[in-house]
Amino acid sequence: MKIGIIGLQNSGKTTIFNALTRSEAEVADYSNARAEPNLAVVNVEDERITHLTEMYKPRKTIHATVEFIDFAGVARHSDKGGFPPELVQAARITDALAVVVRNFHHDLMEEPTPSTDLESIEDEMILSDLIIVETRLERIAQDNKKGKKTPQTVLEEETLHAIRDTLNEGAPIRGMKLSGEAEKALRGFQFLTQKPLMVIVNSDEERFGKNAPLLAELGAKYRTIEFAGNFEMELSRLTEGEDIRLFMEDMGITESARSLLTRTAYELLGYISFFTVGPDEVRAWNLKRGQSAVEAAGVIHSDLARGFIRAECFSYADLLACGSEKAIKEKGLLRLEGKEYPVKDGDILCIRFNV
Ligand SMILES: Nc1nc2c(ncn2[C@@H]2O[C@H](COP(=O)(O)OP(=O)(O)OP(=O)(O)O)[C@@H](O)[C@H]2O)c(=O)[nH]1
Ligand SMILES: [Mg+2]
Repeated sequence: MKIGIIGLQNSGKTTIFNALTRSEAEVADYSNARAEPNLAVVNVEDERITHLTEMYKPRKTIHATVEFIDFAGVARHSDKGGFPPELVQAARITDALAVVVRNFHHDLMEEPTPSTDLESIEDEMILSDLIIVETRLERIAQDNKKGKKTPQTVLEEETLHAIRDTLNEGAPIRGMKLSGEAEKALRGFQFLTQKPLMVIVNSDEERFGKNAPLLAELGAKYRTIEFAGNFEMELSRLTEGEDIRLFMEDMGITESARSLLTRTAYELLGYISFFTVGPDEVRAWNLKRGQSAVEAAGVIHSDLARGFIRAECFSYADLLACGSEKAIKEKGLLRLEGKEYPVKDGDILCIRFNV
């Protein structure tokens, strides 16, 4: 899972990236227009995997991972007649976008205006998509004149017109109801306003925890979470220990930024986790909610999907309640599931296959 961190310049994206990934990327008062985004892959914290490791004592444990990509900031009113190319890249290479909005005091900046800032980002994304649509429509018009009309381009043109209308009304593509055919016609495009999006309100220590109206306002449109970015970054630099918990309690933080963000992203994208266990390896895997046992097998290895016979399956919750795999079997809680079985969050699977 790849999450792109985007937002206006100096909204604290890199600070949050550092907090999430325990990185030491440079945090600067003035935007340094660097071309390369910061990247880091981190393990998804999940107490289930910790507990399964204790139970099975495997030779290795492999967590699900999430990749964070910290993009350069977007200028407030980009008067350069275009949109930042980083934003377009963000759409192409990520599964979801996390927009950071500044809610902290900074001596070099005006007082924070988080909702207006979010609107600016939305406008930039809409503009970016509109340019892509217009460019493609011009191209199709030229081709039409040359007699290159096909049923596909007719459908594409219709769909792009509908999208253009929506964008011109200031709305994202995300909310549109598109037919399966129309979705297919759009597959080659990577529209920013089609990406799943969440919002991170980045508050200073004075403001943190006192933003219920703001969170409700933004939360009506997007999944919205609040971080004390700078505070979390400092916390992430401490060595593990009891002090961290005390500092968090003092600030009223109940869950680490990384855990809160990954959990929110899982919800946003409809991801679930399933597990494989054994003496060699305990491992967490991601799947989309509703995907089947044979699709889960394919996530592990294409051979397992190709030669799929059945899945032996029990739930983490049952294992926790019963205490051991042996007890699971005695209580008849080990199930045999076929290809079509929709895998559930917390399922522990063993795929039987034959190739
Ligand atoms: N008080 C406070 N200051 C912060 C917080 N987050 C960032 N800052 C300050 O804001 C400035 C910009 O922080 P960065 O994390 O570099 O912001 P950015 O969004 O990555 O900036 P660009 O990549 O240049 O767009 C720095 O001076 C940070 O110290 C925060 O949560 N609280
Ligand atoms: Mg930055």
